[in-house]
Amino acid sequence: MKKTWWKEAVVYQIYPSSFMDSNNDGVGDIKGVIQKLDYLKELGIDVIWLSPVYKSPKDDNGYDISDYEDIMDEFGTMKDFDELLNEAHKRNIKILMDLVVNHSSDEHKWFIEAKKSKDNKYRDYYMWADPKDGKEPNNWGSFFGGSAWKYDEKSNQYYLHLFTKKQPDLNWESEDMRKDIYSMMKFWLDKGVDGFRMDVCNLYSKAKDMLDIDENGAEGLYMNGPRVHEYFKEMNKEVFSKYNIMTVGETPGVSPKHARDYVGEDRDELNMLFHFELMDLPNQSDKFYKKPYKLTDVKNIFMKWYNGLHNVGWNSLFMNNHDQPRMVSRFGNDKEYRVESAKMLATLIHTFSGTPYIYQGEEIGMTNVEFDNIKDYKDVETLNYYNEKIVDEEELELMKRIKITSRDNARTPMQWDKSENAGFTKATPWINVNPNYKEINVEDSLKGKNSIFYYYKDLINLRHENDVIVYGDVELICGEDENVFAYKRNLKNEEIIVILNFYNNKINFEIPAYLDIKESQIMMSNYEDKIIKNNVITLRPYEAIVYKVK
Ligand code: ISL
Ligand code: CA
Repeated sequence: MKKTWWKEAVVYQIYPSSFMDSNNDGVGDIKGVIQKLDYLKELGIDVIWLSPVYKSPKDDNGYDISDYEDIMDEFGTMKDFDELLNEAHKRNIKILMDLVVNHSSDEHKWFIEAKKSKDNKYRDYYMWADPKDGKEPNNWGSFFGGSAWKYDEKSNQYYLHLFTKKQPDLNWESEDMRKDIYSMMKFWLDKGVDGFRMDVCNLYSKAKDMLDIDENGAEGLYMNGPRVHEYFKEMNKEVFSKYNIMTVGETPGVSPKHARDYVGEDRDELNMLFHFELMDLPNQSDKFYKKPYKLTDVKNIFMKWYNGLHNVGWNSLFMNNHDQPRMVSRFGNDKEYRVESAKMLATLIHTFSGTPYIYQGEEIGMTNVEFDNIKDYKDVETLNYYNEKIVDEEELELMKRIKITSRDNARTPMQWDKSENAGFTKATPWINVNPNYKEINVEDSLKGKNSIFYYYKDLINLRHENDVIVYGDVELICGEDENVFAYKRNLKNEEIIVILNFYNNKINFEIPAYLDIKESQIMMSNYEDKIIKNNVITLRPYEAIVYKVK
């Protein structure tokens, strides 16, 4: 594999509303991010992915943009942004912008114009369709519930919104629209930003005939639609190829086969993408039902994507983000083994093949929040779901699912210290702080040598210092084992072995005879000592070991 900086990098995602509030109005802001750059430098990350900071009425927390070339008042000014970029670069930290151009806000000037009349210059920037038998043009649903079409009385047409009705879908068929998007991208790149995380970018292209969705789903209709690769090739030629940047596509509903087309190194499209197979485990139509999964399912997903892109393109590695429950709550144990399991999961993400992404607070083991009252939730998806289901469901049962799955689990304020509101703000925060902030916070993490924070720091270091972790091959060890995830990484004459106990029981793991780890050096572990007899390691709850063999 060709060497590049973004393969060697560790990315840290910041959700600005919830990171740090510098002016005590209850909402995080850009100055708050600047205040914490030294903290991030200490952690050792290379790149910040900044969730949207553009002008937005915040119907979907900034993923509904009303001006792509300006900063949301709550977050600060363009001057603050320039300072952030400058201060980050001074510390050798790169900045990725979140590019949300499947849709804009309905308050964007393009949409305001487009709504004026059918022959307005901007009409064609959005997706309009005539009613069918007096109803919606087709059966497409919004990701956040209900129809994806909103009726516009003035023109007797509907417009498409795959997300909220305040997020009208842009029409990528329009060349003028695409040109405007590319020039906006250059606006940011010319400032010096280092790349883009591209929101739902496999939804840009919609099939012309807009047929109803049937049992085959949205594939080819709006997921991985007919012209999507043409758009990326054009974007690459017009924009990406002119800068030394990284691009990561957010792509729900892709297989490795699709991925090879999006990120194949000879394709000139994107550098890497996020798939959601792990997040959606075990695949189910209603995401709020989180059922148990098997460890072999997890391994299969990791290996399928490793094999699928091996020597073709590059993977990204993550177990949570701002749309997902907290990693330690979902895949680990957020009670008695919080620290052990958070470290174990981190070991997987940071020693596998691909670029690791850390979501803010993950590095101190922040957990799901479990608000009891629906009034404490702010996320539009959660609220829509509640309103839809409460009509004929028991509240207690419904709230159980929301507590496990709501996107707000990831959006409670960053827990900086033990002071009121976890040191995030001196005002009332826009969303409540997780009540466990007195036990889980950065201040304590920085004090304790054995903290999750320092474990992350060591993992990041390890990756920076060992090419085998970045570029090595992966080979599964005891692939069928339902308790232990173990694998070998190999590069020329370097070799490491990673052994992870995924559960909270003691397990005797027999090391296959062909592996000689007795003489090997332990590079990382979340337990101080080791219990090994002959060829058997006794793994304690969530024990993680990284051996250097050669
Ligand atoms: O969170 C989800 C719903 O369960 C995902 O399906 C999510 O909607 C999807 O991954 C797209 O997410 C991105 O685009 C959305 C925005 O709400 C998310 O925050 C963003 O990450 C619309 O812009
Ligand atoms: Ca603020």
